[in-house]
Amino acid sequence: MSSIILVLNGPNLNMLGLREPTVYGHETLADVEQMCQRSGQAHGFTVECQQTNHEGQMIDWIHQARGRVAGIVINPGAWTHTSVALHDALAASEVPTLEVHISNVHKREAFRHHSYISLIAVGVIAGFGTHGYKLALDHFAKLLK
Ligand code: CA2
Repeated sequence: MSSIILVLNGPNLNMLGLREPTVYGHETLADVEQMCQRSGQAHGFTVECQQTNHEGQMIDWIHQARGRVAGIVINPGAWTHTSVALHDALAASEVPTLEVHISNVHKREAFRHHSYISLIAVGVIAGFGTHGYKLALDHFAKLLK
């Protein structure tokens, strides 16, 4: 099996660190992606990072991951709560997927409590800030050994 882990970020996450620091912290998306690359190097696998504000683009990347990558770490942003299409793409990819949320979605508005992605995810990490991405990669490091 390949030793590539795909780290995917959905809509508005390109704004990380630039707005709403009380909810999402001060780190930028570039900081998060650099931290993920370093974590991959430490664990001996390749990390590929992508962010998009376009749902079709995200679905294309997920389709292309099938049979190519060993795992997906995804923060689907607001698509978490709305997108059956993203759920179906991840299910069809058959790639083990970890769902990450920077904030604790369960102590926020009710519309953030439901996730279409959790139905297919191996696990969910929420409320650990951007450290959640590292926790997800550490988990894949253990799974891939
Ligand atoms: O807590 C998370 O990581 C979320 O996935 C973030 C989404 C939100 O819709 C989910 O309910 C929970 C929002 C991402 C928007 O990120 C921003 C970051 C900085 C400034 C503005 C938006």
